[in-house]
Parts: sequence; C-alpha cells; structure tokens
Amino acid sequence: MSFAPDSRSAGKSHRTSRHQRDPWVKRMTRSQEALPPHQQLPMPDRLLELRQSNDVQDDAAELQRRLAEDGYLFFRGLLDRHRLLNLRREMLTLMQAGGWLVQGTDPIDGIANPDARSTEGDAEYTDVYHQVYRLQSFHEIAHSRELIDLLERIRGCTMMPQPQNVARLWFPKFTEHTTPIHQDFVHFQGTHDNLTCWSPIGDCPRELGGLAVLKGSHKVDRVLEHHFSLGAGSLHMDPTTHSELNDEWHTTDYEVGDTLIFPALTIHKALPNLTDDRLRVSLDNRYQRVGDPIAEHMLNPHLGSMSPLTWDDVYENWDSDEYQYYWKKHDNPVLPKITEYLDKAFDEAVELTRSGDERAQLHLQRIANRDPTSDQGKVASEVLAGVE
Ligand SMILES: O=C(O)CCC(=O)C(=O)O
Ligand SMILES: [Fe+2]
Repeated sequence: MSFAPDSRSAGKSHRTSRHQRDPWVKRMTRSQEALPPHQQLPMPDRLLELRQSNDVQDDAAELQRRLAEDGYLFFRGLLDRHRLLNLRREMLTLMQAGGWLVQGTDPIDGIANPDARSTEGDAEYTDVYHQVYRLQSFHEIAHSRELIDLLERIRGCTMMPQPQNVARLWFPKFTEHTTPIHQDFVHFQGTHDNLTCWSPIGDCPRELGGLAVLKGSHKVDRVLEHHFSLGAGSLHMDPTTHSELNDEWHTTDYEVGDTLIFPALTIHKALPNLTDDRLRVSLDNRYQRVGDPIAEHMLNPHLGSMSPLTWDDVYENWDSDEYQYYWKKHDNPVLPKITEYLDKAFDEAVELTRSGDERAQLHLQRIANRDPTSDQGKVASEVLAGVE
C-alpha cells in the first residue's frame, strides 16, 4: 500500500473496502489487548465518517449551527496542498538528518527508522522536534488566510493563532504512546471557546492514526476529570463514566489539505499508527478571539520546558519578520498556567508505579532521565529506586 502524499489516487485506493481493512482489524485487536478497557479504541466499524462542511463554508449561521450540534467542523482541501507538501518535505528532511528516517529513502515518504523511535517527553524527540520547530514555513501555515477567514466566519469576530504551534511526529507501531481520549482545555487552557485546527501534513489514512472526535461531546459544557496516561499529553478521560456521552466516534481517511476544527471541550483522541513503517506528521494549532485571555505557556514555543528554546532561537534563520512576535500587538490578558491537571496525573503515576504498573514506571523513568534535578525528577527517581 502506498502512502505517497502527492498521489490522490493512492490515498483513495485504500479507502475502506472491508476486505482491505481486515489485516488492520487483526493487528489493531492485538495491539489493543494490553490496554485497560477504557483506553481501548473502538473497532473500525464503530468509527463513523466525519460530516464534511465544505458545502456550507460561506454560511456563517449554518457553520455555527453545525459546530453547536456536532462539536466539530470538518473541511476537505481547505489548506493549500502544495504548500503543505513543501512543508512536509522540509520537515521530513530535517527528521532524516536527525536519524528518524531510513537513510537513502525519499524523505517525502516518511519511512521511519524503527531504532529511532521516541515520543514527546523523550529528550531524543525534543532534539529533532526543535529542529523542525525552527522552520519558518511551519509557523507561517498557522496564518493561512483561508483558515483564518473561515474561523472568523465561525466565531463572527477577529481571530488569531496562539503563538504555540504544535507538530506531531508519530512513529509507527508505538501505539502505547498514542494521544489518548481528552479535552484540549486541560492542555491549552485560556477559554473554552478556543478552536483547535488539526491538519495532516501529507495524506493520513486511518491506519496512520489520524484524529477521531466524539460527536456532540462539547455539550458536557465543563472540563471533565482526567487521569494519568502514558499516551501523548499524559492525560486521558473515560467517556464511558459519563452517561450523557454517546459512543459516536467520527474520523476519516484524511488527505493533505483537510482540516478538522473543534472547541476546547470536545472529546477527541488519535487513532494508533498501525502502519509498518510510516511516520505520521500533522499539525494542531489553536486559535482565539483577539482580546480573549491566553494561558501564559501558550506564549512559548512547544516543548520549551523539555529543552530550552526561545522565539529568538526559532527565528534565527527566518527571511521575514512578518510573523515574528505578531501577538505582541494584541493586548490579550495572560492567565497563569493551571498545573493541577498534570500534577494530579504525576501523583497517580507515582501511586501506580508503587503498585507495579509498568506504564507508569516508564513515565516516571522518562521524567527522571529528562530532568533529574527538578522536584518531579527527584520524586520519580526515589519512587523508581523503591520498586527496583
Ligand atoms: O495529533 C495527535 O495525536 C493529537 C492531536 C490533538 O489532540 C489535538 O489536535 O488537539
Ligand atoms: Fe487534543
């Protein structure tokens, strides 16, 4: 099966005959068996197709109605495909230089070197990620006019990207680190009205692990309780413990240019990357009303707390200053970061480690390796020493 991102027909060829998906079903079943029930992913036939809203793209009232009803909006081909494919090449070329791709392969194919597997929280991940993060074209995409115009129609006011753009670079068959079920507010904070825009950088069929949303879940209208997870972001919640939530997960075989938009309370997750050898590359950026408060950590480069990275570092090789420090002209109130979600997850990981949970142990090991002198690093080392 080809994932050549510049071939639409290749993207469509694996569009879902049951027969074609069977091997995936088997593999998925196997990789899910080790997970506790609330973290297991629905089988493919329980995943429904995202509702596409290209037909109402210019109709503000209908966009708002659909967002209020479904808790998401999905558009095919919204972003410029050639721009994204150029970005894909630039990003993957840096990843290849960092040893993440099989040497001698075309970077555009994203063929992963299994020996380089790492994820957010690992120092090796941050090293390469921060090279990618310096790309001007990566940050410029967040300002795409077609996207901002659409967001302004949806919200009926002036919108801006938050400075902290995010790329996800997910290795194949590393499924215990898949982004778990969560609401974005626990990570990005600010206001519940912020909109996340998730776009694959290259085609992203289901088996490569695109995003799935729980239809209508934003209607809970509050931040639900999250718990420790080994998956990206370290926080997951369990929709089955809330009787007002359904189990209507929606996803699609994404193509380059597609964009999924949802507010901060919509429950969502990534599907596992079950491919044999392909990296999943995507971006998820957040947008807010000009004038709304912003959480202070969203003013900093992503994963800057793992390894120091300033905006001056990011801008070092840019040839334009148009989008440098662009947010400073707006006077958005800055809110302190709410740390309680991650602090609680850390405490849970400590307890789980003490009771022999290997996932929690791996999580603490990561923290101890990454930052042995921080408070959490010291606690992690002590707890790990106690269970050895
Ligand atoms: O791409 C992923 O794995 C996670 C993305 C996500 O949770 C988001 O866009 O909010
Ligand atoms: Fe998210």
